[in-house]
Amino acid sequence: MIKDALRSRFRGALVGSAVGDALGAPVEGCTIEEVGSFYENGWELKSHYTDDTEMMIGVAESLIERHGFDGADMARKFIRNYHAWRHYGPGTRAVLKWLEAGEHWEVASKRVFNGEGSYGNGAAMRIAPIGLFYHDDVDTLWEIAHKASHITHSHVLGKEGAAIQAYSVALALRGQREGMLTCLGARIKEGIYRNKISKIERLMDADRELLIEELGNDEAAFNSVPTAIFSFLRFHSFYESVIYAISLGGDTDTIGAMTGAISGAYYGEEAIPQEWLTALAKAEDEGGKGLRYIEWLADELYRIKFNV
Ligand code: F2R
Ligand code: MG
Ligand code: MG
Repeated sequence: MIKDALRSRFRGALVGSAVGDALGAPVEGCTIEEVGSFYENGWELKSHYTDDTEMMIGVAESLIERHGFDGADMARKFIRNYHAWRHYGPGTRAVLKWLEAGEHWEVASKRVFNGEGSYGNGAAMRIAPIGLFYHDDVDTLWEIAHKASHITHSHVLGKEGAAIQAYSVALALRGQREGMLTCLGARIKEGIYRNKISKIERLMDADRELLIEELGNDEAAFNSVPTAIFSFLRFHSFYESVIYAISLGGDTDTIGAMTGAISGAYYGEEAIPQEWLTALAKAEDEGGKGLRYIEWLADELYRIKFNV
């Protein structure tokens, strides 16, 4: 693949994730009908990004600074970047507090949910930079995605969901749309994911209600990662995939972010509607790390990865 196209796909994954997050944010927790009426006059991006993007930025910043995975450093980036108004999940909020108080990054996440650890989608929603950075080495990608998830999500289903999302981003970046489900199927160990990924092809003509019943649309990683993969595969443009993902209701910012990351990695930044990019930049003018910063992170990951 021409290097310029690959650079655009790096940007597409990170910017696409932020766009999906910001578009889904105002309707998080809504029904299909409520999403429809919120966007009845068109899919205008009106919101800031949320925790999904703030944590994705932390993952990218740490990979760039450390030239690879460093758990303690990534945990510090999450703490430094934290803003409560971006709406973090309760488990992640608690873990970040313990990390800030000095607990080791390999220990803190094991305390939530009665010691079970979280299977929320908070690790999967932020994982795109790992999919990019390790896209050419699936064994390392899988291992690092599990480790990076463990900082906040120690439940095996939280970690596996993040690894599946990271691998989907990597496959999209490599242009492997057709073989995506087969490649995923060959890697996935956990039954609930194997079952849902194996259903995706059969659900291509399903209506929204059936799709939600079969794959889910909530905050559990196993009820949202397969839905994002489906949303990417069901359509042939960034725009259609992302608005479909959000139109399902439920955890709209997160399913939007994960669909945006996979779609952006496949189509490149040019495929993201210009008005969404402009609106994202404007929404972050008041001090957030906005569009230009996210593009810079993607460029740095690319530069370090290819030593250019
Ligand atoms: N926090 C939110 N949304 C809150 C509402 C915001 C809305 N816009 C409003 O203002 O009204 N969204 C963000 O949180 C999700 C990611 O969550 P994360 O980081 O995974 O958090 P947590 O708490 O670890 O897990 C999420 C929920 O999953 C259930 N759960 C997880 N593990 C469990 C276990 N072992 N046992 C039982 N339940 C478990 C819990 O309900 C957790 O709270 C994203 O949507 C992001 O956008
Ligand atoms: Mg969010
Ligand atoms: Mg969400």
